[in-house]
Amino acid sequence: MNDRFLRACRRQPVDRAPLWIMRQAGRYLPEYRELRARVDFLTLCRTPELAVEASLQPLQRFDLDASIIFSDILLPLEALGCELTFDPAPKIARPLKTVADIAALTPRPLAEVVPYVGESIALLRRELAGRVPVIGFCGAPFTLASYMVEGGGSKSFILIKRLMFEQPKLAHVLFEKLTRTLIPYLEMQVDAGARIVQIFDSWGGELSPHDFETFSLPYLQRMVSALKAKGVPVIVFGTAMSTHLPLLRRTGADVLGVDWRIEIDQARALAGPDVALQGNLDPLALFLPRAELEARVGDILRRAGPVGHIFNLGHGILPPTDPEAAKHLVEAVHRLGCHVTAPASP
Ligand code: 1CP
Repeated sequence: MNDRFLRACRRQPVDRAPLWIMRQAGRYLPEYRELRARVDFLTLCRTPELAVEASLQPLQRFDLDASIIFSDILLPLEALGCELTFDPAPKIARPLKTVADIAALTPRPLAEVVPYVGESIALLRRELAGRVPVIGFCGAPFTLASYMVEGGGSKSFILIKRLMFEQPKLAHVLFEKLTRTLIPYLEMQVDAGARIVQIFDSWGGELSPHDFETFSLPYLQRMVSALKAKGVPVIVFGTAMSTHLPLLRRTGADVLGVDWRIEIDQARALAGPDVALQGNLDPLALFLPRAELEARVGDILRRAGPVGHIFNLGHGILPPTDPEAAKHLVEAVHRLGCHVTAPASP
């Protein structure tokens, strides 16, 4: 088993920096687009054989150090009664508006609503046969609540912030319900064979430090501690969160995701020595000429140092990216991220 990733999560020595690519399965790959031409996104997520096929596509092309299960952060919301569509961006059929809407969210058993996530992970693990570990994941309560209240993606987060500021108790009821659904959802993924879990607080950087500390941090802390008790490393990821790093270290996560808006050595200074860091190449750097891409990869590896670093993009790879550029990235990390000194020639 390639355990480079798990070792880096725990800040143990590794032969080279482990690497995976956020959203590594998806629309930048022609084979994914072919698969999607045959089935819609939700069917793909809900059919274990197809979800596993999508998860494995990037690993058939690139020598990556982890596989992430093909799913979406929004799917467990169906366990709270939300109806979802994807076109390709997600839409929630009846966004939450009132006290009654939030009171009516009654968790249904995950085993009935999202059984396919555990089945997909178990099948993926069998198919990988120990090649690399499987990452399980979910969204953070704040990020998921923003979709539930806004009804889809948002730029300004007006509705969710108004809920938090005008009716904070009600917002906490919502975050509490989400936390109680998400902890067993991640535990189920670990029981099915996930060796690492990542919590995506993709939009946590929209919150001021005070609001992050009030509305996101307490729930992340509970999720991290429940999952660490299951014996798996936990990654907490967000974007535009560099200024929150001193708060993020209080989540207790083993690994913090860092985007490209800060140099990774400065992120290390803010996060402290006891946590591993994941990142932090700008996804648009994959459009640079090859030599410049390599220079940026080398710079990140130097700044991150040999211990407790997982190489990744600072956010998901973008659909127009050329898979050849992803291949160059992987080769560059393999070459430049090597921590084993070659024996001196005689
Ligand atoms: O048509 C299609 O093929 C749908 C495109 C797509 C894909 C490939 C969506 C819709 N989701 C996914 C898969 C997905 N989503 C994965 C597994 C693939 C992998 O990583 O290899 C993961 C981990 C996610 C997680 C996810 N979904 C996040 C967190 C990560 C991030 O990028 O910040 C978020 C915010 C979503 C919501 C979502 N789902 C899909 C889209 C287009 C979006 C973003 C919408 C928005 O901007 O608000």
